[in-house]
Amino acid sequence: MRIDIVTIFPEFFSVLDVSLLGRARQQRLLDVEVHDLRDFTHDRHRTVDDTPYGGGAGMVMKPEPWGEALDAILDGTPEGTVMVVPSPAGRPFTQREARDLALAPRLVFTCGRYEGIDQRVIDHAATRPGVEVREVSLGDYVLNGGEVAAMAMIEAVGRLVPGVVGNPESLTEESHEDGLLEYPSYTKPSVWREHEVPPILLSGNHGAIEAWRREQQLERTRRVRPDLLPPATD
Ligand code: 6GU
Repeated sequence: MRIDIVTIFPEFFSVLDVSLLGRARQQRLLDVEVHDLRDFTHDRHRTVDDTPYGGGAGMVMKPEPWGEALDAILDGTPEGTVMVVPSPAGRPFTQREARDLALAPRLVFTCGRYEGIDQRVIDHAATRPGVEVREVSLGDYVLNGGEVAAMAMIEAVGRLVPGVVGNPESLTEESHEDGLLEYPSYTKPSVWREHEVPPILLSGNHGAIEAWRREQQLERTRRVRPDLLPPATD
């Protein structure tokens, strides 16, 4: 999979060199390119923002540098390219969205700062052949810019690309993959600081262990995320 990132803070993305995704990049499973938006400005101060039409607080990212950057990145892009616009005003990012994005041949993340990007940049990108635009939010809170959000989405999507995670079974036995939270996990020693591992896990009874884990998933989900469960039909 090819991933392009446009940002005024390319150095944020140096963490993509480490851990699982770093190895995936070395193996060419993920081809990640980070672009500095200021490289597409032409004035001495490399200006990327201006005051909002209609007034109001903060600054808006100017359309011209974005237009030039996206021309360079998106001209001739493969059909099925998704431009992901991280924004607190977007649709919620979920595991379902991550699974769907993992099927795209190419993702382009546009990281806005300040009060966001001139909306015409997003509207124009949606008219480009082969490109689908999705404005996506990590959750109901505000970050200073799209960079950290893009990073979270790239990690969630990247690990679903075949070969990135060594054991594919570890992808399915996780929170959210079956709509429930994950069951609790334990390893040796069986007693630690007077806390015992639940005895059923030492029983060797695989059917009973599976049933216990399912019950733990349901109990945890009811307790901390009842919104994930279907409405009770009594
Ligand atoms: Cl995707 N971007 C920004 N700037 N803030 C956010 C967010 C995204 N998701 C939650 N807060």
